[in-house]
Amino acid sequence: MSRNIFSCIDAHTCGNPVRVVTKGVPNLIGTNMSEKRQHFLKEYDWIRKGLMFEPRGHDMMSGSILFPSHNKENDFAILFIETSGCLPMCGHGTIGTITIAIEEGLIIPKTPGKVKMEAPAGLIEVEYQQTKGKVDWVKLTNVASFLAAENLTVNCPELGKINFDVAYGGNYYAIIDPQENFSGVHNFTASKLIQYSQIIRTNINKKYPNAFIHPQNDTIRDVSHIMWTGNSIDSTSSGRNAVFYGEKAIDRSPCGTGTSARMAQLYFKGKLKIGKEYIHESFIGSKFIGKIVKEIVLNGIKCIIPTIQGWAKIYGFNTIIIDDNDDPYAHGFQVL
Ligand code: PYC
Repeated sequence: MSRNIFSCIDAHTCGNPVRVVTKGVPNLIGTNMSEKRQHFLKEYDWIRKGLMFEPRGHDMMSGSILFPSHNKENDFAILFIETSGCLPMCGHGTIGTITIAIEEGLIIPKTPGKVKMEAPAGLIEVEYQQTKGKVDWVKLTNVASFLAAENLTVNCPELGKINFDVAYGGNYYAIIDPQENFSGVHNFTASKLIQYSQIIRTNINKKYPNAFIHPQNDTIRDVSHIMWTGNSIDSTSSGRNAVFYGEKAIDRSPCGTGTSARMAQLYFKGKLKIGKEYIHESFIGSKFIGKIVKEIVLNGIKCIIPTIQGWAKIYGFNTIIIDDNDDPYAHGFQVL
């Protein structure tokens, strides 16, 4: 390897970054995006690290690479790249990628206003509205989401014993609702939540080994994200959350896979009904509109099919160099 040049388009979805790589991407081996994700992680992870970590990215950086679809009925396939790895599915990443891809003509959907996207976690059907070239909103129908476990416990330094549920919405989430030792996300700073999350994610996966493995894809496993919930800023919202991911990130968007997991948790606890809007606020107050479309059964597990709607804005066109011969930080770094 030596001097590698990548063209990227940078955007944010409700505040959280999305960097779509449009040139410089490798050919991947595999018959679907889950297999290609494994190939990328084995051979090309330096691209993710170089483009996501400092000094070219930052703790929250997240992005995607587009590939031709494997099934000719679909419009394209996607690989998500992030500081935490290559997520099986990313909601804010989908909303940002579709906005970039439509506005910049990277994909021409077979049916205008609708996109069929192959993600590592499964097929995602997307709708969008475009006015005078700009995408106003994107709505994705996410993968089947379910409540995986209820009323588990973990010890958290400073806070003490914490109760949580685990739900899947494209990634596995430990969801921590307000309780005796946690008064709600509205009473905590992002840096405190990061500090707690780093420890409790490790403790959860140690205490519950092999407990969370996707029934159809065993490469999707373990609690990767922690969702803290609490009072919303806007009283018309349904709820607010702070999602921790990677090593030091709190999602600036309301988190698409997190909102799907949250709706699955609420639905199976009898607190949310099919068809009712769930307006989810991020830590910074930006909003996604979630909805449960229907209940289905997948491998004997009761699931919901959720939709997530949000918006994204392009803010830059970026040519990024990763030069192994010249730059000691070519492959990026993270300050923990
Ligand atoms: O929107 O699904 C999401 C997501 C995952 C991690 C950060 N955002």
